[in-house]
Amino acid sequence: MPETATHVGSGKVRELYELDDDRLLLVASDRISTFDVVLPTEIPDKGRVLTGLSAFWFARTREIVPNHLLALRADGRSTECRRLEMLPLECVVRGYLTGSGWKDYEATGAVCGHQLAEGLRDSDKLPEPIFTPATKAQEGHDENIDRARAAELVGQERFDEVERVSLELYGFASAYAAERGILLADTKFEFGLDEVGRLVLGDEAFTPDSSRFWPADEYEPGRPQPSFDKQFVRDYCETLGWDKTPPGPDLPDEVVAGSRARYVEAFERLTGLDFDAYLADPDVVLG
Ligand code: Q0N
Repeated sequence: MPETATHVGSGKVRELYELDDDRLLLVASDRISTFDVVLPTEIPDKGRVLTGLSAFWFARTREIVPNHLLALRADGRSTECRRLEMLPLECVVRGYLTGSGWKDYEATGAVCGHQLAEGLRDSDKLPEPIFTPATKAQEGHDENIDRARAAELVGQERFDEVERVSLELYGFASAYAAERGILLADTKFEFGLDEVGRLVLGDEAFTPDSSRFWPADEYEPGRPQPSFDKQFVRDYCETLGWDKTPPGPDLPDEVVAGSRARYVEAFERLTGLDFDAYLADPDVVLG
């Protein structure tokens, strides 16, 4: 961590520092959250897996939309980023009906103004991916909003642009992942504007923290799907009778090791690279 860097923000598991007027440093920790609670035990290299995956996707989607990535640092968990003016919108794309999308559908038959067919089940594949924006909640969960509300927040033209770009990004990555045995159920993007008002993809992209990864060979609609990365930890937590309020439980060594192995497996399957090669030289993910 640069001693001189000013801390400008933090998420549950990542920190953001100011490098200079134009650049930020985004640092992914090894912390893990489950049931919305950050656990006291870290998963070694989780931050490196997420940073490497995000950089891999940024490198492969720059023809669809430019992104904020400037450089990967040798530690594998820190990225230098262009400083943007962030849009006040969480740009979610869903290819499958689950999570808050499933909840909204169960209650109303629609998700963010997309009226869906009757009789859909939890985790069903949607006839086509849908753009389901949300607003960033300061605390608690993001709130799903309809397209009219989203267009009010960023303007109609910008709304049309983020919808089109988000669907294109999802289409590219979900096809790529499906070929490698991983279903990308849904994903969240955060966009910003550069100094001349061009749309730029920020934050992280197609990581297990910003997306739902499901193992394709276990996919069975009609029930919630096991998560590729977090199921290990969730299953353990469920054995404890923990009430899912802070503080979360410590994880035993075998759960930590199993969880780390799942993150590394996701990295290796999606990128086709050895994770050790990434640790030796993070730039390998840039292709
Ligand atoms: C920014 N957030 C929200 C990192 C992500 N490139 C950027 N320029 C200006 N601001 C931001 C970015 C980015 N990315 C994004 N906050 C500021 C999410 N954060 C939470 C903490 O970790």
